[in-house]
Amino acid sequence: LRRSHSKIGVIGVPFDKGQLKGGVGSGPEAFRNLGLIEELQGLGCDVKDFGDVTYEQIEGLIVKNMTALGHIAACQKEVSDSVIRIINEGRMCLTIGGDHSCSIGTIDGHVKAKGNIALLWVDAHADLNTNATSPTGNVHGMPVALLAKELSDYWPYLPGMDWQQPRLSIRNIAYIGLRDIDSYERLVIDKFAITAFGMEDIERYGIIEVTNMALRRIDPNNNLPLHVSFDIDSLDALEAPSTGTPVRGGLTLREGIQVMEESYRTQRLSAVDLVEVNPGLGSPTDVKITLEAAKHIIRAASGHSRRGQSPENVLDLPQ
Ligand code: 4U7
Ligand code: MN
Ligand code: MN
Ligand code: MN
Repeated sequence: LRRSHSKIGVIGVPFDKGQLKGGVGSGPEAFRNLGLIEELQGLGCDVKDFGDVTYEQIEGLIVKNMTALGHIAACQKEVSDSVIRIINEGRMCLTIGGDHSCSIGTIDGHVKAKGNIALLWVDAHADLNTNATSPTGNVHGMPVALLAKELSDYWPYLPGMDWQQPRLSIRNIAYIGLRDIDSYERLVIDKFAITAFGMEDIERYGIIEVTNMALRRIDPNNNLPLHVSFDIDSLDALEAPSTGTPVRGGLTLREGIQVMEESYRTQRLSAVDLVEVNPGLGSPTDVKITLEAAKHIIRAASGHSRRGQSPENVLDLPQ
């Protein structure tokens, strides 16, 4: 089977206001400096770089226990609009964060462009807090709660966020990699029976089986566009140390790659977010390990196979 040469649109979201640590906003720059775009082109992908998203902060948006809403609301609206443009060009949308609040925009745009979608949230955390349950007030811990229709009654009116409506049903969302869940997040997962595969499930069934169980649950008819939101902290902190909320006991890089390979195999992988890489944290070696790990995840999402690929339109080796 020959690799279908992916058409990809890339956007960078140099956004760090969903949490309190500086540095995560330079993720897009770090990946570009690493030659990510050229590398994907080298794999045979048709890559178009849509540049980095810019925005102008909205002043005076105050909501209790929700930090920097004026930044979130303005930036994620721009992200959403960019994603719509890329998807409508017939490209898979690859978004490089930035912190995980970027996925508020990417998923909003994806749903607006395609209608119903299936969402795989690969993360150590559930990112399922509302401003009433969050222990921190950091919005990178809230995106799934903002996106889920079933949770809309648990939010106050959010000024500046009128463009964003909860558009996803919980039955189309699954988690992989969970191991650091706040008590109210656990309550919500149980109350709404959200498909959630933690590390203990990966130990029991293996990552390929877990990924396919998750995909079957969120898209039983195999016909929905697939969105994979990949938080680099889903990987073990040894595999991806340069991230703001590292948690030990996580996925190996190989397991992360397998999640993406299985996702790509559906032939419906339509958007991927790679978020929470913070090149400002840890030693230069830590940063390099983390960026390289993320690059392998992105390559798998772009259709790269670890089996390798023989040259195109060539039947024999040169004499
Ligand atoms: B990430 C946390 F309290 N749950 O809400 C919160 F532990 O995008 C962490 O997954 C959220 O990295 C982590 O602030 C958000 C905390
Ligand atoms: Mn996250
Ligand atoms: Mn996380
Ligand atoms: Mn994090």
